Amino acid sequence: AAGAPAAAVEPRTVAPDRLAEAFAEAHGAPPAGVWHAPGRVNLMGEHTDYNDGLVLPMALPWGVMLALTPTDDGAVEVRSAQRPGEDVRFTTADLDARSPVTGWASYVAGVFWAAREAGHLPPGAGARIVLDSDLPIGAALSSSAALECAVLLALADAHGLDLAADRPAMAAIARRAENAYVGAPTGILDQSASLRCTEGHALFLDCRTGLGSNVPFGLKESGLRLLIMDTKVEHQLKDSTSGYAVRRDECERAAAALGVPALRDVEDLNTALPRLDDPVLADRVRHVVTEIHRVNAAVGLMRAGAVGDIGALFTASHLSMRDQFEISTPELDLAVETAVAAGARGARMTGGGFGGSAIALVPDDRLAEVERAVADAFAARGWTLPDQRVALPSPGARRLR
Ligand code: GAF
Repeated sequence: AAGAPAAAVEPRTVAPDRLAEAFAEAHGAPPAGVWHAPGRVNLMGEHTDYNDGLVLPMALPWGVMLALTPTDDGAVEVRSAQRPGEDVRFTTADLDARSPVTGWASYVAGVFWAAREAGHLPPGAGARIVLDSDLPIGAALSSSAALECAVLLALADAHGLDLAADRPAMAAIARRAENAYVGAPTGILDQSASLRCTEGHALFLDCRTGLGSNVPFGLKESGLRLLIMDTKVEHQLKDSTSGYAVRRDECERAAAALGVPALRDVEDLNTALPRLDDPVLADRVRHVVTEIHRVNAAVGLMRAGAVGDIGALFTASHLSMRDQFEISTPELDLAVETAVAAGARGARMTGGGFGGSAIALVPDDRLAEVERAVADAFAARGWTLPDQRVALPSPGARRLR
């Protein structure tokens, strides 16, 4: 397999004007506007959000783009470039938590439902929507949250809802759509990242208080690149028996056994761990508590301009997810190990785990070598080559036209 081509992929970018044209072709008039909500990678703080902990995501340049025109007849029509011939229609009055809207469109219907439940959607508020995405699905890059957040922001803007000025409140509604409507028991990380990140920064978010601050992530100035390696092993969070849901349950049981409201509140591992009879729960606690410390450490280094030094934290985090939290896969481990061996300052899986993507912090002059080494390592095992992309910290959800 030596000499297998580096798999760097130029992602297809969606042009706002082209999407507006597609809308006009479908509906006979241009849309009221075009909006974009990005996917994310989390730099540190995995499975800490639902433990009331800290996270550190950045927005990706890729996401969901959406053209929308508001209507007042309560009807919603959705067309997706990814689902040709699968247009979906529903009426907001018919939505309840067991609505017949399923599959990809349930993320859209869930947002209408959650916005209405929260008292923000006036009766009759509907929409015509045409959307497109350049985010891979199932790559742990938050394609679901990007869809939810694009729909909610466009809806709030186009209908002039007060909500449009309150990003944390929007994140909560988008999360509720995913938890209560779609049925995926996720935390607040992904929706916050899509709605609250800013260009050139990571979002340092306290998931207990909802307070966030934007931390400069000066990759270019530091001569570094962030490489995203999508292993193409699809992860999914959806059902209540998924590994993700099992981890949530383990964390809740550990917090209960330790008598704390959430694992965020464990202050001293040396006294806490011996109080747990179950060694598996002890491992889970060790990951969550040390991971929260790694978020603080990464933020300190980024604020001090020592961006390259977060690489060591990346790798420590990956080992914790592999060995203590047990959410990695052989493909993620191979991507991480190979990237580090080929010169990355550090690497880790990102997102929920059980598949999806890993990230590596790579000096400019090692990028080609790291990409090639990763492609070669996968080729040598006969595994599907990862999709490798480089990304800068990008703007959060916004109106484009
Ligand atoms: C997924 C979930 F959606 C997030 O809430 C978070 O728990 C993450 O996995 C792990 O950090 O993306």
